[in-house]
Amino acid sequence: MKDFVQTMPILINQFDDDKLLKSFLTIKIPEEYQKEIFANLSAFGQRVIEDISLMAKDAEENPPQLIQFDCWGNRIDDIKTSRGWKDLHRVSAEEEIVRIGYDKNFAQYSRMIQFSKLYLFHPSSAFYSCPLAMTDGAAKLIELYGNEQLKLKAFLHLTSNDPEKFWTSAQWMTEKSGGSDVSATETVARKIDGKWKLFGTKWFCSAITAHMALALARTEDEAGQTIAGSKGLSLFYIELRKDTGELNHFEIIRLKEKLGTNALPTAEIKLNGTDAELIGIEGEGVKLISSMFNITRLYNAVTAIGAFRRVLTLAKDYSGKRKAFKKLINQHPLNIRILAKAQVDFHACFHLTFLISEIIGSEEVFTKDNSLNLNQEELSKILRLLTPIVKLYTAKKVVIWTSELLEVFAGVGYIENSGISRLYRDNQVFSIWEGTTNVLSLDLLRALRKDNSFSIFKKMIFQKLELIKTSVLRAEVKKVFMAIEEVERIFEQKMKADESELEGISRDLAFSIGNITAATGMLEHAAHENSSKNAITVVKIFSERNLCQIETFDQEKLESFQDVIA
Ligand code: UCC
Repeated sequence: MKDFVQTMPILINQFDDDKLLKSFLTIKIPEEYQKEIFANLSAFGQRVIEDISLMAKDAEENPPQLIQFDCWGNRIDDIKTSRGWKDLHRVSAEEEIVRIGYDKNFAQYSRMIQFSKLYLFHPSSAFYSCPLAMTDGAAKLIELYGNEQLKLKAFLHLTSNDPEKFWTSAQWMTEKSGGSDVSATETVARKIDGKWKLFGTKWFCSAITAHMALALARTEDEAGQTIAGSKGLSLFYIELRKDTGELNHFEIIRLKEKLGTNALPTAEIKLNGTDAELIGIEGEGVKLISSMFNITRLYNAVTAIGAFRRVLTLAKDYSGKRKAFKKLINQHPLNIRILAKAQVDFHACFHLTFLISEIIGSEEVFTKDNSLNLNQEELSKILRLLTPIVKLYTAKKVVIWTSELLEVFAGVGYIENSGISRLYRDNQVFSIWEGTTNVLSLDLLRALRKDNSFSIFKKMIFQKLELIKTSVLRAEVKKVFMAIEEVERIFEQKMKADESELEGISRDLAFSIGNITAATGMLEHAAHENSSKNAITVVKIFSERNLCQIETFDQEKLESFQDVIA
């Protein structure tokens, strides 16, 4: 008797197979660009399941190694990376994944096209998307605040499509002392012979093979005094190697042994007088570097939805092949229910993320007749408001759904070489990398307080909803209108309450604004004649839940919670 063998899930062209992305782009992108963009994405959608996924496989199977000494005993701190990892660098340049966001060949749609490409690339990239995130963030920062020299050198390298010239950037921010609390940074910048040199330890340095880094350090005055807190922090540009090829006065202490993302070299480093160049004004480091991590947070969202789609695609494909209890598992009501709920949440995450691609694109290439009908200041404020939300929302959903969808594969999903367990370990990083869910919830409060951006957000949502005339969606549109009013009412009430009450609801507030934004994007899409076939059903199912999900939280609740964990 022939042994039973399970049929494994397979992937086909990742763009051609993506009905949602295709219909979204057909609706949003002007016809004049469509032919070129669709051809490019279709070819790329094939590459990510062919040569690019082989590069990733090689990178995963041959993780980076730190070689600290040569055979003569010299300290060299070399990082040995695989052929696949190096090829992923080359492909990233050639495919212009960072460059598309800057050459603006597709005007205000450039970010949307870039995000589409990144979304296709990420799940086949062994997390090369992480160095690219920081590269894009550094390019943005230098574009905004760099001097002419940096613009003529680093910026051109970061946005190059020539693999020999393409640079990646690292972000040296996190330290042992503070973690998320960057204000506790201990690294100091000392002026020696008129030049800045950095001394200290950086605790999480991903992309340690990058060409450059942007780092925070506390500047010392001539008397060796520093200013405490984030007001004492400044931003520095660093090239990792000297012209001789040696490291720029720093040591690699060790590579981190992480839960996942193991093809990506993440290091702890010790700065021993690293040559650095000040960017901007002393004391404005946190403010400046936020323009970098606001981009990396968007990359986090785009790569999270790319990963979400990969897990879902595999689970759906497998469900159509695997039989149990005499029928395919995609015919079992419970499994249908799980897959459909995952699909609906995926659509929500997709629309939330791609709406922000429209906002950032319109803000960066501003025209008065932009599709959002907002002025540039309004666009900036909404971008600031939605960035932490889109990051935390998509991250949490992909973490939860990866765990749930692993069950579709049952025991095989728990086996290392199924590839599913790797996705499980890797995807957990999304809610940690570039700020945890709590840190981002507090960042939302920072944005809401500073910019009074809720009213502008409300204006954007109302403008969009008022254009939806499809009668079959009337009830869902009304539900979004009501949810936004409810969120506003609770937010205003908590603004007057004790700070701890506002902090306590900030996560719920973020998810509620995320739900409202996602529902609006889904409704806008479903109402369009070119929408994907099931878009109306999807948004109807999504709207069955409470869009405003703010639980009651006050002093009494806080005390009872404290009691519970005591
Ligand atoms: O460490 C990392 C790796 C984790 C492990 C990953 C595994 C391996 C990698 C795998 C990769 C795939 S990633 C980095 C994680 N860390 C962060 O993301 C930082 C988290 N912390 C924060 O976001 C904080 O909230 C801070 C640093 C922004 C807050 O610092 P402060 O000192 O409290 O900041 P302030 O005083 O509130 O803000 C200082 C200024 C203000 O401007 P002014 O002075 O004009 O009022 C703020 O408005 O900065 C401004 N600001 C911002 N502006 C602060 N945040 C922002 C923002 N997001 N956008 C614009």
